Amino acid sequence: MGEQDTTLTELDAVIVGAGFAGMYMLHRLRSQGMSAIVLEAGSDVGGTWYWNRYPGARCDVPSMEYSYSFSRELQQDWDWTEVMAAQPEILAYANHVADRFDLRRDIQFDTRVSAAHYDDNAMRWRVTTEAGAIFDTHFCIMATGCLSVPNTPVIPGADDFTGSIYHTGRWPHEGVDFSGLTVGIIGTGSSGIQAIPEIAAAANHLTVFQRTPNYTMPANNGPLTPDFLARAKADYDEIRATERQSQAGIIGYGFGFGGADPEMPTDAILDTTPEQRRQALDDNGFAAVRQYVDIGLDMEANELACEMYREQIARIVSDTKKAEGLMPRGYPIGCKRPVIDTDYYETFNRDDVTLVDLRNGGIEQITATGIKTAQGDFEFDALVYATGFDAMTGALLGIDVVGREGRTLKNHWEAGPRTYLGLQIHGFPNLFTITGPGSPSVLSNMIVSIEQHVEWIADCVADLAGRQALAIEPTPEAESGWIEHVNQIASGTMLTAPSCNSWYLGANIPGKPRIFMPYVGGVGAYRNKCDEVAANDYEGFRVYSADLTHLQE
Ligand code: FAD
Ligand code: N01
Repeated sequence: MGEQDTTLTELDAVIVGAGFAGMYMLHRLRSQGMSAIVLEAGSDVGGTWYWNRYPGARCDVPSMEYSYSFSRELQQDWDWTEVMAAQPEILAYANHVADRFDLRRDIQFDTRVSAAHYDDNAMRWRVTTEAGAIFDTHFCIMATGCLSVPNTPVIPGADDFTGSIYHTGRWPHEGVDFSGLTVGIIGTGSSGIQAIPEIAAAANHLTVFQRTPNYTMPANNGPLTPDFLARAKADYDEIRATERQSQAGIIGYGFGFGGADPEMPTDAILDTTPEQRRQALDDNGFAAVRQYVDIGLDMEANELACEMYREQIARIVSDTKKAEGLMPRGYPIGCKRPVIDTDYYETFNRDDVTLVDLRNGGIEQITATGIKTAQGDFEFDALVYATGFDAMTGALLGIDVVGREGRTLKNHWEAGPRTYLGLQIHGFPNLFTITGPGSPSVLSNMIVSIEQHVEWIADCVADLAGRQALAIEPTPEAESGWIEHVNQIASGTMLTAPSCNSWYLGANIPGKPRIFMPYVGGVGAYRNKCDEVAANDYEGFRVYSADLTHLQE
């Protein structure tokens, strides 16, 4: 660690993280006349889009929707070039927003927050950085991201590898030139599936180490036409209003470039014959698998869809051993985060791409020159970890958060994250978590969920000031009731099937409690609930005045 910086700064709000959440939070609080600072570990804005610069990185929600709605002028002025923009364009957008709203003057970069401690007497937070600077603040707002702490699995011998090592979530800014190199990649989640076709095209040879094959659908990405842009911009009010009341914050406006929104399926796969299913694959390829209403509701129906899916892989991948290796088995479609791709399966028709299906023998160790598995040794010059993140709780638990009367977040969340509405935690007054566990967050177009949380928090702190209240925190009963509800509505879905291992459940991190973390009830219903709680005098929260008497229970 460098020299200690022990300056003390007093503020109304400290916001941790300068991704889309922290940037908008700063803008909102400043426009309410509050003093606020954003502390960001990275050297610039953008969060996810600052760190994840791997080849192929792009969003999988239409960009017309995966963008801020809070400024009409911004959404009219910005022109996306593709249906789903690539990382450089999304990062350019984040930079544009930072410039346009003059955000950088209140963002301190290269600053990692190590601790946030609540002072019971002062009723204020002391936020400490790794360099030792202290920020004394009324409100502490965590905009630390659901997918911001990369997971690098512990594999014996990892330090022995003599070639270059990369993680998709911490990609070098200058890019990586893979030409002429042999490359190994571990992981076939969204990041791996985006990166594999691009790295295969650049490298001399690519070896893919796959522990669990995924269900991925063709992205059908493409350029946005001026006509489409003009039409979407004219319809923006309606698009945004519909998103806010939808299940996932996405309406798929004009998906497929034509302007027609996708139709909801009505046919049940359980009513179809094998011939009809084959015909559906002939007609629509992978998209056929999505056209049935019952695959999310019934395991038998789901398994029929999985069979269709596997048949489609066999149709695309010519080497039968590779095709078999790429076929997901033993867990349902809809359990893991949906993945979309460009030419993923086609990439395995290249002679210079090897698939190592780890179901036939796992990784034993990393060696100086490659990876040793139970099915043989593989050598390469560069190794890419596409192994995901310590999702939802990793960044929050990476900070030493100590609330009222010395209680630690680590203890409070020992058996899994506990929040009220994903917004606040009992025992941690005036600490807010944007897209925290227990909110729709990662099950939605995250910008819609970020905006909703930012606006709710901004209104809440303004409300507190209006009633001369100093602090707000949820009751233990409200927190328990909410967690019970979060678990109850997820149970029985594919997301929590016993055969499902996903990062939603913490299953990707050894030792992490197996708890379904996001709220599956939908962004519309969730927004209405949050609004109702606020309108109902912050039902489920305690609001404290200066002398710590409860203004309300
Ligand atoms: P982040 O963008 O993760 O920003 C959090 C910031 O907090 C980071 O910059 C981090 O450095 C900082 N931080 C964390 N801890 C500390 C600390 N202790 N001290 C200081 N700073 C700290 N979502 C979608 O809805 N649609 C998509 O298509 C989509 N695509 C994605 C693609 C990739 C490759 C990934 C990884 C995620 C994707 N997501 C997508 C999810 C994405 O994370 C969100 O959409 C959104 O960008 C999150 O914004 P955020 O500000 O909440 O968090
Ligand atoms: O991470 P992941 P990701 N040995 O956890 C494997 C968002 N995102 O970075 O499935 C061998 O999904 C692991 O195997 P298994 C999106 O929300 C969006 O790809 O655990 N393999 C898996 O295959 C996404 O869901 C986009 O058996 C190991 C892979 O690594 C989230 O970020 C793009 C292993 C990790 O997959 C995370 O995606 C990118 C080990 N020890 C990211 N440990 C969009 O397109 C892990 N794996 C919008």
